[in-house]
Amino acid sequence: MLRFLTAGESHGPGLTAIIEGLPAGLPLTVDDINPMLQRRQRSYGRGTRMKRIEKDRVIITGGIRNGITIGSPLSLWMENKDWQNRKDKNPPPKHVPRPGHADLAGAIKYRFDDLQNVIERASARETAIRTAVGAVAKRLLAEFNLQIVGLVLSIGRQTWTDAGLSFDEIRDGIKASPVYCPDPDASKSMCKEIDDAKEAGDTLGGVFEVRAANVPPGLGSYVHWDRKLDGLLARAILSIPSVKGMELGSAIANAAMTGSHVHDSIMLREGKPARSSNRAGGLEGGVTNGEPIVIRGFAKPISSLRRPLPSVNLSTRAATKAPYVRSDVCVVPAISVIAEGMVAWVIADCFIEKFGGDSLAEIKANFDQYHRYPAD
Ligand code: EPS
Repeated sequence: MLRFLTAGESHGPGLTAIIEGLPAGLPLTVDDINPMLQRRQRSYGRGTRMKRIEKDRVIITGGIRNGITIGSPLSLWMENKDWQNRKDKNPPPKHVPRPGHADLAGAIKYRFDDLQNVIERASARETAIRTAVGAVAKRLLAEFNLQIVGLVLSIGRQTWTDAGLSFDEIRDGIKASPVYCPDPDASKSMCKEIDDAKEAGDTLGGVFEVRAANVPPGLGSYVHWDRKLDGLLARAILSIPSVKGMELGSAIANAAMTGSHVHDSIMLREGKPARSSNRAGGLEGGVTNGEPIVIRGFAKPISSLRRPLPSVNLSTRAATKAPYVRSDVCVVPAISVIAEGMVAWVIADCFIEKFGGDSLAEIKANFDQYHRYPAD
């Protein structure tokens, strides 16, 4: 079993993660992690903190010797550069909750007078260190040629529909796009949509996708509700701030079609069972079926608005407007990277459950042995 914890506040000194359950023998350096952190940061539509202040990099403070994991917990540390800029480390208390944020519900729950106590941990800054955890999971899965990529399908009203690009074409396409959409024309329209929303003092949501290729059949299980991989993926995706919906394969379109048009026929490909289509998104009964996993997620527009919505001062009880704090305009591209990491994490956890061993060599032996089974 793999598990991780994160700690740290958005405007504190930094963020920490501890990952437990990694096998010994996995080569791992910060270069396996930092490029993914930069992808999360540099997308079009982010605000001043991301553009000018933060330069996310991790250091590995435990769990490694000579660039190889040793089976002990892996600990990661990332500095918040913003902390150095803050002259006033104890700003005055905040009393006006922002609609769409955790501010009000969090203050009621934890009995806070100062909403900043909620803002600090509810902030999406926490996803920076989660992305680092996801990068470690990706590194483990890469040993088994399991590849995962996140991409953007829509921002606001600007939508791109895939006409059948390969996994590699998608990966190359997003590298050239400021919004991580593989199509250059659609990317331009999405950037313009972000510019227009920014100009209007507004924010945007959108749709992202995560694809996982070379996934072995048999991850997850149908035998008990809490082992179904589709449920585990849904929890991980919906745990990302701003993400309010998700679908597996073409679930939303499937709901309006007849069964004979939805289910993926079984045929033989190079002597092994395969599918002629993948509307199920790679999972049946909560178990991977050997087809790529395809997940879509739906993100709401950022809640911090330059033209704020009505709120109430919890101290004076007076009606007022929500405070505007510096904000991003659109984080859908960043979410596509975070989601890539979360999907990698969940798959890595199921992978370890299925093929687990204390060392990478032991896991590889289990994996190779499984593939000798004639049915797959
Ligand atoms: C965020 C608000 C902004 C974003 C932040 C998430 O931070 P601040 O209020 O400090 O300007 O920049 O995102 C990150 C710091 C990050 O690393 O993604 C929020 O309210 O959630």
